[in-house]
Amino acid sequence: MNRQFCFQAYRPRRLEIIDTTLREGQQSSLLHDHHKYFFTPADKQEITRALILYGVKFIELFAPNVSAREQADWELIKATRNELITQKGYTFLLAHVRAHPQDVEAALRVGADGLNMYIGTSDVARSYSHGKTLEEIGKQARQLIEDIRRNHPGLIIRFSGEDAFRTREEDLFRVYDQLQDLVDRFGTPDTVGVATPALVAQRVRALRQRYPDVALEGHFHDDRGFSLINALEAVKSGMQYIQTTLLGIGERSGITSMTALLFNLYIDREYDCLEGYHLRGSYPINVMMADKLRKLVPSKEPVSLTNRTHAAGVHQKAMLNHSATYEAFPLDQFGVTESEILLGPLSGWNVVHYFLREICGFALDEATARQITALFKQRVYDLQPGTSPAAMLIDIARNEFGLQTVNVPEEFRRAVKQNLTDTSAQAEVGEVSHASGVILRSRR
Ligand code: HCA
Ligand code: CU
Repeated sequence: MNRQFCFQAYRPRRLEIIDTTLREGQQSSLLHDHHKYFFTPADKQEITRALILYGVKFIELFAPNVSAREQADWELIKATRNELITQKGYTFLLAHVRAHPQDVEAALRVGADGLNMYIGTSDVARSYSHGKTLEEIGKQARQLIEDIRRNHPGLIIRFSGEDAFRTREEDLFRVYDQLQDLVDRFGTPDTVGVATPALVAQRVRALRQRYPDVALEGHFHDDRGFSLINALEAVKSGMQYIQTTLLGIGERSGITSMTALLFNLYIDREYDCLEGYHLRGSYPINVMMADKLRKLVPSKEPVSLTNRTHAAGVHQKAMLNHSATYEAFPLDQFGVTESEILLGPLSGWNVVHYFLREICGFALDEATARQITALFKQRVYDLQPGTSPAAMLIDIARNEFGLQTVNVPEEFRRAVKQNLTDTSAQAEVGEVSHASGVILRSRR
């Protein structure tokens, strides 16, 4: 595949997500919490596949020279990407590189489609990280990028002043002025999460005005809980590329969650930003990610089951009369609905694992979930009329694998209701009834 042809032939959409779950996301301490540290090669292939099927066209990976393992995984991820080209078109794999020839050469060797290049430009970064002046940064980066361009004119190149929001605007301009004719995008990472929506809007406007021919990319950390609102503001101010991760995982408290951003753009009727994204796949992709972190989709993630779960008695009663009473947004469009979570021949083992463990309360491990999934997939084609896939799965788990549910006291079992019906439809009163769409969640 000729990458130069590819990028030139591609017309970027109004909003391009650059997913960095496999780079920034791997820097999340959540992976350390259960001694996982890195995604396995199989995890990476699954995440890549899910992102591409969701409609993401740009995926950021570590520079291959960070470790032998990362280098080997480039090949696997490229293979997964290549398998999906006929179905979904080309997806660009970008290497996150320091402005340093070693990183660049390693990225070129593995066939990266582009370089997400960065170097610190704030006073602190310059004093304590690399010690270069702004003049040196600009001059050296220019030289490096000119060299790259000579041999790789079609390579996608982004340049970021790391810690851009603690970099004075005129300092950023001093560096970016020297590079504007050479790069495809300028990044503006909010490395330590100091940006506010007002500051973001002002910065994006200033950069757009000064560099009308260079696209802008954002990367917002969540130290103040602003990573979502900052990304939203950036998009509305005309930023075209936003870096996100699944569930917003990343260094410290992470960055913008992909589905949270798209969900908010939908609510704010920014429909032109949503072209090509499979929004109904939002909840399933979050479940897949949560499962890899051995946790539930976090309650602060807007596209979560928690957002359709009602505990207060007064709320539950009103919800059963009409779901709009305590749910303002169409979460069903984002896949928080029985039909998306559950369960058919295409379900992956993560969804099966999640359903059996978190929704039904069975005690089971990953290996068992994989075995059950294989059996379920064989049998689901022969499902008898009147039996739901969920019932079949529960039957396999209970009767063939002998799985036990965790014993939950009745008063707690009855305490929480999840609403997994379309927001437009009226829910029926029911106990554990997958057909009615009202299920009780077992607390564990
Ligand atoms: C890092 C820092 C970074 C880089 C972002 C970028 C940040 O972990 O190397 O290259 O745009 O937040 O500044 O993630
Ligand atoms: Cu970051």
